[in-house]
Amino acid sequence: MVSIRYLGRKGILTAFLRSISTLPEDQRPAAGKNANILKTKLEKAIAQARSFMAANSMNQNMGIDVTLPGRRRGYGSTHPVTRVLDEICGIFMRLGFDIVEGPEVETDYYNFEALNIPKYHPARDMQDTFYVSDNIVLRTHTSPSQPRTMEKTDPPVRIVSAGKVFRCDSDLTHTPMFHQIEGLMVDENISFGDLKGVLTTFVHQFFDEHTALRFRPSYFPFTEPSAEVDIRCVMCKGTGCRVCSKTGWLEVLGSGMVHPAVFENVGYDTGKYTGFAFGVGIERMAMLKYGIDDIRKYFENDMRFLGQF
Ligand code: 2U9
Repeated sequence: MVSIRYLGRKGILTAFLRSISTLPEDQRPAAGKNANILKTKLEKAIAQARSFMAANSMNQNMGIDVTLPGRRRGYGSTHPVTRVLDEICGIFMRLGFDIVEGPEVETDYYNFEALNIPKYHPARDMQDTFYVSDNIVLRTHTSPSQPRTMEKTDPPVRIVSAGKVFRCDSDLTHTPMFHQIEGLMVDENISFGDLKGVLTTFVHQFFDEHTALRFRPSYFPFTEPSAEVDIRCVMCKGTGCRVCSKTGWLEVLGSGMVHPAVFENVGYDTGKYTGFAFGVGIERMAMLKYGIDDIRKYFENDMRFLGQF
């Protein structure tokens, strides 16, 4: 408060007035006079400000009390999807992967053909894919950025592509737009052992180092052999609960060795190079990490939900 700061017992002006007696005798009268003029002016200004505030306060029915302290603006927080996306990208960057991005509106060629997804594959069905025109789709996965990168870069390649993907689907666990990260490592002598090592490191860093994993045979058109990666249920630790449908395991990743047809499409020598690839859904990873039970909560913009992250 101004009055205390300058005129209070320990105020700046009070201290000066007290110190006048220590000045050389010939300076004391002028110093005393000027300090007293300043004191009178200050007292008058403070009195005026007080009466102005009182006159404009709630008491005078002005509708606003200018003497009240201001209201703080709420702080924003990072959306849980962005948080998990950044965290996963960080883990792969520290493992030596570069991040690549590509268009969300994609050609049929890069979204399907280049990835060995044949003409009449069910994923191409209008029920599953948003078509912009005959040859243009909203990308159904983040993988198209990878043949785009491979066409321009010779191995070794270590990339992850992250971002929004779109599928005609909507229920408790699916939204028409969601986020993915898909990774690719290509070099001479890359084996399924490298795939297991990298994905085990990723799971241990993202959940915790004691999380058990299992690699289960699966099928994707762009990888052969293919495997899905399950982790011990983070909720019940394997005893069986609602989240893991009493199996004790949760599916978290798709993966596999890159199909030779994909390498042929980008002009890589299949006799020289091998590689592995993987994909992970961000909303699902965030649900498991934070115990979120309904995917739609991410997109309702309810501050009570978002403010917790
Ligand atoms: C190239 C070759 C192969 C990427 C891969 C998956 C398996 C996968 C899903 C995980 C959860 C998508 O969000 S999800 O539903 N992804 O299962 N993705 S292998 O394979 C590639 C990528 C690029 C050139």
